[in-house]
Amino acid sequence: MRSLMKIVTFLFLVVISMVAVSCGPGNQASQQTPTSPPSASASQMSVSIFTDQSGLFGFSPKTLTVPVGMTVTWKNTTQVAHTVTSDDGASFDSGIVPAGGTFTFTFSKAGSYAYHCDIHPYMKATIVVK
Ligand SMILES: [Cu+2]
Repeated sequence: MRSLMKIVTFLFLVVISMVAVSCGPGNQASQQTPTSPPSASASQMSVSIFTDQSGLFGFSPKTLTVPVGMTVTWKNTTQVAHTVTSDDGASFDSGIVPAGGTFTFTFSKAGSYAYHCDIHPYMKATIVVK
């Protein structure tokens, strides 16, 4: 009886180890399968219009460098309206962007585009297109 128990125990351990071996790589493979993160070559980048700690509004990042052809989306995360207006008065002008609204512009020419908010002239930032 004792030897039978030993054999049963041995077989049990063999089965367990086989299951562990056969399952191991499978589990690892599924864990390592990347849930493909958004690639850096995305065709869209964004600037957030935010309220800082002292209650002032601003663009973040203040300077954004993008490749030619990039589409930039401004997201107004504040509680009031703003504009995204190029300093040259010609390149782009969002008009009023309401609280929670967005403005999108595609930069097809290289250059440095300084812009501001018409409502809050202290809000200044730059898009550099290379
Ligand atoms: Cu503003």
